[in-house]
Amino acid sequence: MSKIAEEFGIKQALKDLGLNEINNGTSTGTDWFSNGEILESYSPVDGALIGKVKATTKEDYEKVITTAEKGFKEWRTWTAPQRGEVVRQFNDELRRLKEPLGKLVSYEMGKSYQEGLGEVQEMIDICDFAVGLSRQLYGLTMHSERPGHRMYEQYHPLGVVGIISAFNFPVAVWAWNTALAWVCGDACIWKGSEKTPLTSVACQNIAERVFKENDVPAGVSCLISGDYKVGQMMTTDDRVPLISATGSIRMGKIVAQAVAARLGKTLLELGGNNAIIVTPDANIKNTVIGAVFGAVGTCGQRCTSTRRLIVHEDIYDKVKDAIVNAYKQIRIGNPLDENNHVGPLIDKDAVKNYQAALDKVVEEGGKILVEGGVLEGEGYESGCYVKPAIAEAENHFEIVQHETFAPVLYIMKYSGDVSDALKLQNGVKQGLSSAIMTNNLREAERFLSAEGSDCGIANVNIGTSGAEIGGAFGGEKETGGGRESGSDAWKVYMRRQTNTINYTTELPLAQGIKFDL
Ligand code: UN1
Repeated sequence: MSKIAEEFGIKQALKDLGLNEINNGTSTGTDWFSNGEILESYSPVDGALIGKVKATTKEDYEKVITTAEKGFKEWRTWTAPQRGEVVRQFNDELRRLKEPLGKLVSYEMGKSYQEGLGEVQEMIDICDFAVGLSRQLYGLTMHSERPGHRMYEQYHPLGVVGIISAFNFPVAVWAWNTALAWVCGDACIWKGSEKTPLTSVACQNIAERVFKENDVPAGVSCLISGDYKVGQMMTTDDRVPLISATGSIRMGKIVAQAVAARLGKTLLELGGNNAIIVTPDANIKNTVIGAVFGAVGTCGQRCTSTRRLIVHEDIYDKVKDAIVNAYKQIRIGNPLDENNHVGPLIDKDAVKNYQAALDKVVEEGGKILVEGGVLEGEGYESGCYVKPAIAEAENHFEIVQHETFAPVLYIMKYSGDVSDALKLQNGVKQGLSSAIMTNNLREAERFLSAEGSDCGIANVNIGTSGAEIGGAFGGEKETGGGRESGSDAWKVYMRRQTNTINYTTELPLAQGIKFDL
């Protein structure tokens, strides 16, 4: 255990979460283990080894998928409220373990402890939502065009759902998917990020315990570990009807093609290039809070992070100065220490991408307003701590068009009205989140109209990140089109069936067709 791990109670957190020196990804309700190579998890906080996880081999995967398929066949016969009751108990455990899990998320991934707790809170919230949902998996009834016929639709469990999640939300994204998929009657196989393998095992351990107590069939929750090759086992497997994948656009394109080749379903939640439009009617104080949290929170590693600030020329200098000043207050350091706002990037590759983005924006003619740089010295030994930076840039710059997963904010000017700002905001390939800061009703409504923001999320007077679980989460264009979490996102985890019942003694045909024999 490193000094920081000792001081901030990581040892106890690992113990509370049932983690050992070497851990295994498996299926709930079984006692066999994975046999692949050993993955080591190093903390970006201090560079120390936290623990080890055994990767999944092809043979292990075969066992997992057959157990999951078998488990699904029994699980789908449970009533939805019975499944909801299991999710309710799972949620009790999340509430009990919120602190250790939030702490591990913070230490393994590098986000602030506050945000680690916030992430576990998102798990708790989606489970609450799912429990209620277990009594609301509604289909419609419709009037038949034929006399003496009844028509309705119902939703049935889909099968085994494959979940691929990213390092930046190592636990919440799994819960957004599983909580819904479980009440819908599906079995889930999860491939978490190889950068955060221990948080995955911690979650699986919780499911294991609760499922066992409730005699949930084996394989309803499975964890597979390893790199993209392990993900490929699922994406190419027609025993997995739905793949829900969160991560980069590059990854999403590969997954989408593999799944489409076998006509499977995908739910894709990929990169964003999120902007805040700041109009002359904006509240500047709130704009600064929203933009700074959006740009530097989670060290710029949310898919909803604010990447671009599009400011009206009349207030440009005022907003620019206010934001630049606010950056001076940001404290960077150990994310477990609640005095710090910003922790490290996930690893040294991320640091390189961050540096390359800053070089590139200058090369393309941008102007650095807040200097970046990698921090060195005491407390920064992992080499992953960077200074959040701001550059004045043009929307068409190649680097601005690209999502860099780091705290680099591009600020640009617009003149004219809100439609000019919208051209810039929509002028990127991604379409996840967007925001406008204005007290002008006309501007706000135009931003929200069909000609307004083209993103899956469009906010007024709040920033681009920090979506609540109650709404459907996801975006358009290269963000992939999927929707997770709230609203009616549950429907993707089920198969819809239209039923027509004839209760007459005749057989009238639809569309008035006569076919007399
Ligand atoms: C992500 O970055 O993958 O809206 C998810 C937010 C969080 C989830 C982000 N609730 O910022």
